[in-house]
Amino acid sequence: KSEVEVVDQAAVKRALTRITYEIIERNKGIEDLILVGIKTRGIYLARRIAERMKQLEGVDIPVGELDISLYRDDVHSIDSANEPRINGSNIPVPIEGKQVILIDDVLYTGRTIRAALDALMDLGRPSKISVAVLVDRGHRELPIRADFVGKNIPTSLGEQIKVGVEELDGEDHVLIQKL
Ligand code: 3GP
Ligand code: 5GP
Ligand code: MG
Repeated sequence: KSEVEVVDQAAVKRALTRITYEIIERNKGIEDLILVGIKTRGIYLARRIAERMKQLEGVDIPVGELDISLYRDDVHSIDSANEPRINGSNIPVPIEGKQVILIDDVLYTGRTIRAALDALMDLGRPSKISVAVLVDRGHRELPIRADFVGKNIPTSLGEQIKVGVEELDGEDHVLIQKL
């Protein structure tokens, strides 16, 4: 089983900074933004982007959390019996009329983002929902795309992307693992 680092710590930080600038540029006014991180690593990425916003614009952007997990504990066969489900959410402010940015570490089939959209719609009517991911590995199964992408990494189905974040893994990095 081989592992190759494709994005190092400095490059992860640069990508997050670039995404932050792109979000500021593309959203008219950042005052009505809410960042929503998806389960584990997406939440840390959302917090990082909020920190950068604070440094760059001096604005405190609320950060919410969605917990979406596969129904069965089998990450490799996503099928109809194995759809991502909402396990919980913690969104600190009303999303009504707000611009929501969903943030995740890896975009793959798109089913997690679809479930996240469902969960958000249940909470209110945002004026706009966008998606930001650190890695887009391809293989979409739904008409879902990311608005902000750290790095496009075309993968084969036999490969897996491993994302590390400093807070949990001691270091920021993206590895490709051949199974
Ligand atoms: P995350 O919670 O930080 O995103 O799903 C649990 C963990 O397993 C995830 O961490 C994710 O990084 C990792 N993972 C690796 N491959 C897959 C996959 O194909 N599907 C899912 N759902 N998670 C995967
Ligand atoms: P999707 O629902 O788009 O298939 O997958 C997105 C979710 O599954 C993300 O939250 C991501 O963490 C996880 N995921 C899917 N494929 C991978 C992968 O190759 N590597 C990692 N780290 N996570 C993945
Ligand atoms: Mg994830």
